[in-house]
Amino acid sequence: MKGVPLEDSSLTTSNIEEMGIMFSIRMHASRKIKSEKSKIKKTLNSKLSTLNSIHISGAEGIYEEADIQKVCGEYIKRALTHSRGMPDEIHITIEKIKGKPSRIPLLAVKTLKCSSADEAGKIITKRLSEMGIPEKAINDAFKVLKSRNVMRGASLMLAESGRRVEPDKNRGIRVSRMGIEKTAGRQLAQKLSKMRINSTTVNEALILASKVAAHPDIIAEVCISDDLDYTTGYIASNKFGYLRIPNIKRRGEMCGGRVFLIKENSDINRVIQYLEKMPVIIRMV
Ligand code: WAQ
Ligand code: MG
Repeated sequence: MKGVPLEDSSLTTSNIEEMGIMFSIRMHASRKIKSEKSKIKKTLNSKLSTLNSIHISGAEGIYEEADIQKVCGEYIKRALTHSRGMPDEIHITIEKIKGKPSRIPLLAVKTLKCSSADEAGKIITKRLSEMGIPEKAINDAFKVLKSRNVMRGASLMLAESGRRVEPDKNRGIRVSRMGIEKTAGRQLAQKLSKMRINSTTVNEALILASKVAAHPDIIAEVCISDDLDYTTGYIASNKFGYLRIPNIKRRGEMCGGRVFLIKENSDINRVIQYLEKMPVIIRMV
């Protein structure tokens, strides 16, 4: 990979054996809110200052050195053109990955038929109980997903007791350091185009869900978007793949979230370390 001119970077990427040093690139754009309340909070405790800014846009992936400039350009454009408005801070982190990222498969994608939030609830309940998750834990998962207090990350929930074990219940667990190999990315875009669902939302959700499902302690994930108008969610697991559920929420409903149901006896810290810190890249099938 080293010494290949930038314009020729694509030539080296189809052969995975030549995958050299990789970089995790992450973007986060936010805007400060100027309410009196937030000013007071800020003077009280500067650590709270993150609570005073609103999230505009975020994105991340794992890339080769030759693509860093291009990817950063795309991320900056995304941050500056988001429908949530103009950010006043854009953070880009470029971090060299030590060693080789783990290569994992992509989950198979399927869109289920579902015409209402009630029906979605039944579909999810059925799938989860078939996997041995008791009713109480399922209800606890729905409580998180339907709450108006939207978390930045996901809830980590023990699948038998329904106990929430994420250390910070407001923030949740943030899945990070995942990406897709270039060739696999192109294949995926083609596949999703044929299904008429080739959007960044679907691409990114599928990559995140594939990382989550690849951990042996994670039984299933349920996701509802926090966007008011994005009404398709999903349930995912290594067992049945990524099942898209239309009308999982009503248009305009103020909720959203992710719940990862994990084995009761999981090594919680290791699961968190994997989800937040371990570099994982989706490989070609
Ligand atoms: N790690 C963990 N949880 C996250 C992350 C992350 N990196 N990003 C978001 N969340 C949580 C957080 O609680 C959000 O409120 C919630 O997930 C939803 O996030 O096939 O758009 O970015 O059509 O709104 C899924 C369906 C779309 C895609 C998911 O999620 C499809 C979506 P959003
Ligand atoms: Mg959202």
